[in-house]
Amino acid sequence: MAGKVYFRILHVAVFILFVVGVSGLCTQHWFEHGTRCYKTDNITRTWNDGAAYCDGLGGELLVIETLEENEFIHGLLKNQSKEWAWLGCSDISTEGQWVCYKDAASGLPLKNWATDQPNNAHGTDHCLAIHSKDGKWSDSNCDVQFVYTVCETTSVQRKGEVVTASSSATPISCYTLGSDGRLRV
Ligand SMILES: *[C@@H]1O[C@H](CO)[C@@H](O)[C@H](O)[C@H]1NC(C)=O
Ligand SMILES: *[C@@H]1O[C@H](CO)[C@@H](O)[C@H](O)[C@H]1NC(C)=O
Ligand SMILES: [Ca+2]
Ligand SMILES: [Ca+2]
Repeated sequence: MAGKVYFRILHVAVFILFVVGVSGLCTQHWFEHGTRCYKTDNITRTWNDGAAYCDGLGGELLVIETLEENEFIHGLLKNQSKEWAWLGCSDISTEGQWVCYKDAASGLPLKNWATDQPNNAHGTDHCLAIHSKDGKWSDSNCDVQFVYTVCETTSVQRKGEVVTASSSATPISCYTLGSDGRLRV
């Protein structure tokens, strides 16, 4: 009896380790932050080429939705000595109406413009970019050649893959915690 309970508790411990381990999973060479995975490389691209590159990796060009995410990316760019990176938003269809991958209907999920931006310089600044000096954003010409790419994907899909591969842990779901905090078997 005691041995059986011990065995089950061990199972639960293994399950907890399993959940903790899996919840932090991004494919190798992707940076993890929150529930997302981020990928950079050392090649500068136009905005369209960057978008196609990320699409090919099963992700999207980075869209920053919170100041907290902005600070993470700001740090990432600084660490990698990258001056500019594209964000997956543009106003190329209608001047002044910004559209992002994840939130096409309602404009920018966050606004973090640098001073005097957006200025639609020369009438051709239609793609969004973040600068590593202060983490602020500018509209930029979509075809400039000095901007780096950051791709983003959720880690949820990747979690699912691993859960399927290790399904032997699933019987644990019938264990609950009692009101006294003890495991109820
Ligand atoms: C990019 O360049 C930096 C500095 O030269 C290097 O440390 C890093 O490994 C490179 N990253 C990739 C993905 O090639
Ligand atoms: C940047 O480098 C610092 C110092 O090594 C590190 O603490 C931080 O986690 C790094 N940030 C990112 C986003 O990689
Ligand atoms: Ca514009
Ligand atoms: Ca501009």
